[in-house]
Formats: sequence, C-alpha cells, structure tokens
Amino acid sequence: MTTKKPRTRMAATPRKPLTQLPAWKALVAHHRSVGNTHLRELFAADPRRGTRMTLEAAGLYLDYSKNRVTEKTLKLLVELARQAGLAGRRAAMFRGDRINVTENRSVLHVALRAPRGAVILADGKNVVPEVHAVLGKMTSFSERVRSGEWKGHTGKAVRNIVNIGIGGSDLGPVMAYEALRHYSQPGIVFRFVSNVDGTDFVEATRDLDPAQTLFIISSKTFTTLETMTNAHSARAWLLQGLGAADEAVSRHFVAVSTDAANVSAFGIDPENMFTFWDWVGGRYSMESAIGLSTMLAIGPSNFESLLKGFREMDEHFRHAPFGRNMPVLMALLSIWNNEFLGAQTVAVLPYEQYLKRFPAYLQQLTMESNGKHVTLGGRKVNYETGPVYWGEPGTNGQHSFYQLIHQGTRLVPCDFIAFGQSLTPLGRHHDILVANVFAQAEALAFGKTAAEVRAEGTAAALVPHRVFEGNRPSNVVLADRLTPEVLGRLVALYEHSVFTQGVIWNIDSFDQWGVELGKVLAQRIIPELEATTLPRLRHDSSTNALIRRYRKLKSAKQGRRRVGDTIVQQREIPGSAVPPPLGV
Ligand code: G6Q
Repeated sequence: MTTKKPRTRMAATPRKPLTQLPAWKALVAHHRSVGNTHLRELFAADPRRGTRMTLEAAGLYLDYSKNRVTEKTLKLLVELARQAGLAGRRAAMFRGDRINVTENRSVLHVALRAPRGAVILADGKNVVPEVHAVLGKMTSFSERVRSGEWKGHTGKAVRNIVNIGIGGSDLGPVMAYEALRHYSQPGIVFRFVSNVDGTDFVEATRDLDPAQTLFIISSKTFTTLETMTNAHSARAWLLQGLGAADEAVSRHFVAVSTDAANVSAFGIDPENMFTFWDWVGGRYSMESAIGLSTMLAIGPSNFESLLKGFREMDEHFRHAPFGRNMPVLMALLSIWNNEFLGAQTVAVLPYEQYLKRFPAYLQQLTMESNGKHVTLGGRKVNYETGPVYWGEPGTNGQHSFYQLIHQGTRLVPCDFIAFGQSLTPLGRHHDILVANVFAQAEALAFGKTAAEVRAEGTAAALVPHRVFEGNRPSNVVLADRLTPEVLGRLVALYEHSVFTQGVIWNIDSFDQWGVELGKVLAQRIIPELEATTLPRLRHDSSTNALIRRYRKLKSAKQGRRRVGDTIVQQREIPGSAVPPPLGV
C-alpha cells in the first residue's frame, strides 16, 4: 500500500435518503396491500411457487419461496437496490475505492481470493501479487509444520497449534477449523484462545507439551489487550515449561499481523510473520493470513479450494442481475422482513454439526458490519438497520428456542442450511436430519389452523394452544456436501448480502467504532482494580460501587499468577505496546 492521500470517491457520492427513494415509497404502499397475505394463500395461488422462487448459483441452491413476498414485492425490492446505487457501490468495492469512509480505507477482501493474474488496485497499486506472495509463504510454512520438518526448540516436531486472537482474528479461524475438521490433518491438535479470562488459556494448554506446541499470535494491530495478554501468558508458559530462555520463542511463535514493529518487539522473528493489509477488515479476514491455522489444519490444496469457493460467489455477485443474484436476493428479503414486516432478527440454523460455530461467526460479520445508526454522511437513520443474527445447529434448537419461532409473538425469519450428503454417514441419521429441516420450514410457513386442530379431536380448551399461525418466513440453502469450496461460497454469500444491505441502508458496513470504544473503556478501569490503595473514583455511583465491591471480593494475592499448574513470574517485554498480564 502506498501512503499518499487517496481520493475518497465514495464520500462524495450524493444519494437521496432511503425513505425518499421512489421504490421505498412504492414498497410502503405495496406493504399496505399485501403485507399480511398468508403464505398459504400465496402457495395456493401459484402451484409452481416452490420451484419458481428458487435460484441456483455457485453450487448453492436457494429456496426463497417461503418468504412473504409476491413477484411485485421482488420487483420493487430489486428497484430499491437499483435506486440505492448498489451497482455503483459494488463496482467501487471491487475497484478498490475507499468505501470505508470513516476509516478512509479500501475494502478489498475480494482481492484475498482473486486469481494469480488478476489486477485489483489499492491506491493505484495492484495488490494481487502481494496476496499470492503471502499465500506462498503460508504454504511453505504449513508444509514444513505438517510434515514435521519444522522443529521446536528441543528438536521435536509440532503436534499442537494454538491460535491466539479475538474477534475477527479468532471467529473466522475457529469457525473454519470446526467446519472443515473433517479435512484436518490427523495427529495435530488445534486450539483457539480468545478470551482474556485466564480460564480460556489455562484450559486450552493444560494437556499440551510446550516442546511440541506452536502459537500463532493473530492480531491485525498487535495491540489488542486480550490477545497480547494471552500472548504474554503463552510466552511465559512456554519458557517456564521448557526451562528455556528467550531464544526459544522464535521456534514456537509465529505472528499474523499488519504491524511488523510490534511483532518484533514481542520477540517474534519477522521471518515468521505473515502479513496482511489495512484494506482487510478483521471480520472479513478468514482467508487472509489470519487463516494460517486453517491452512495448517486442512493443507494448502484444500485452502486453495476454500478460496475458489469464495471466488465463485464473488463472480456471481459481481455479474448476476439483481433479481437472480443470491446475495442480493437474500439481502433484499432481509430488508423486507426487517423494515416492512417488523422482524428484528434472523435465526441462522445450519443442519450440519460441523457448522456449529457458523452462527457465532455470522453474528460478528452481520452485526459488527450493519449495527450502525447513522448514514455515510453522518445523519441519524429513520429506519431500522442490521437485525440481530443468532442461531444454533439443528436439530438441537428444535428442542429449545424453536417454540418461540413457531408460536411466539415475534417474527423470526430463519435461514436453514442443509446438505445432500453427510461427511460422516451413519445409518439413517442424515435422512432424519434433513427431514427435520424440510418439516420445520413447512410448519413455519403453513402452520396449523384451529379447524385442523379440532379435526384431530383436540379438546376445545386446548385448541388455541395448539394452533400454529404459520406465515413465518424462511430461506432454505442447500448444497451437496460441506467441502472447503462450499464453505467459501457460503461465507461469501453472507459477506455480499451484508454489503448489499449496508448499501441500501447507506451506512458504513466496514467500520466498528463500538468495538474500538470497548478497547478503550476497560483500560481506564484496570488500574483502579489493580492499584494497592483505592484511587479516587470518578465514575457514576453504580460503577464506583462495583469497583469497590470487586476490590473487596478479589483475593489478596498480587505479584504472581498461576498459568496452568505453574506459577510464573512475568515481566515487561521491552518495546511491547501492551503491558504484561493483569495482576502481574
Ligand atoms: C473486526 C473487528 C474486531 C477485531 C478484533 C481483533 O472486524 O475489527 O473484531 O478483529 O478486535 O483485533 P486485532 O486483530 O487487531 O487484534
């Protein structure tokens, strides 16, 4: 990246407020006429609805017929995307314009999966060669570790890999590891430490042999309090466990970061640093060097398949007309549900155990991106923005929160994700699993009327309790099986859907000032908890009282801390931007 001041083309793009766009006004009127039409009526009126309102793209099949929309709704939503300038904003992203206006940065996660010969410019410089250079470095490192050629300080090969990072430097890697565990190298244990709660580190390393353990410190800034606290504890754990001095660090620590100075101040050999760039947002970084743990687990060739999957969805998003564009359609349906039907949330329900961390990953992707209350121009919005995303793998959720989705008073649109084949076939399990997906989507859409309940011989007093109103919208996404390529397509599908929604809401989907606030606030209170005598507290009365109460409750032991079963003394690392762990 060059340092010269770039043009900020996006900031200058004028646009009418969303609610002033003719398509928005038309949707408001349209909602008055069709908003409450039941899915039963919509399906009855069109016997082909269930095959017509579907789309196949980049190897994924989307059935969106169980949304409360008509052809006219879809037409108006597509027109809304057009009037909101989606085509221009999409082109601007792929072109490398600084569309993250509040941080004055390009947003080029699409460059991370661009093919070798592609040209994508950031400030006039083609970034694709750098991307492939880093991929090459990751590849040769991964091969050395996986083959056992890379040796630790005592000459033993690596058997344990611990990724230390948080937020975007953790959720992608841990989700991808769990999702692709089927492809993971046997014999290497992977752990992920993110929380500053010492329990996370202690439990993750309790049974590991330091001589065979490699830590990946993943932090774009290399200053994040949680990550640096865990990294310093890891360093102490390693040196204590090996009874070694600082020179052991270089064989057991590698870094993924944009900040070479901080990495080297920590004692990590710059040769063992894998770089990425400020145009990669944390939550959009799982296929950058932040995915080093993923590559170590699944190997370079599977990692290339993952990138290929992303690329396929990128191409689809870039070229398909809005009405046949899967990320755009999913975004528009979400806008309809959120703005016009009053839904405040989306449940993501993967019927695939390997996708158990996918909802957590999407929570960050969607809510950190679109949890914004002002437009690009800084005006408070007068409409809803990002809905709350959450979920659990099926069928477990069916035995807990689905009750509210079926019979509660809130509208909870659902994204069901399922596969044609299991990676771990076992008797009838997979058919039973998938039958549940179809049954749930069907029940949510069509429900059960009072007449149907009565016809089953239900006692009159129980009839209202057993009525299911239905008319609950859902999408079903189907793919053949969960391969690295399919995971790439799925993640890119949601990335571009988030982008599209952000464009329509006219917000900056790529900053995260709320996260930055959290990073600053705790720093003010830490010294007030650690000081030997109570300092003068200047917070509100509640915070002051909580600080006083905590100081009373906490143990008096200061000056040393336990890491696993070992008591370690820690010290300031010269040049480190972050102090050693708390209480040390
Ligand atoms: C992601 C956010 C945030 C970030 C973490 C970790 O988009 O910016 O989740 O990834 O705060 O930051 P570092 O990678 O700098 O440690």
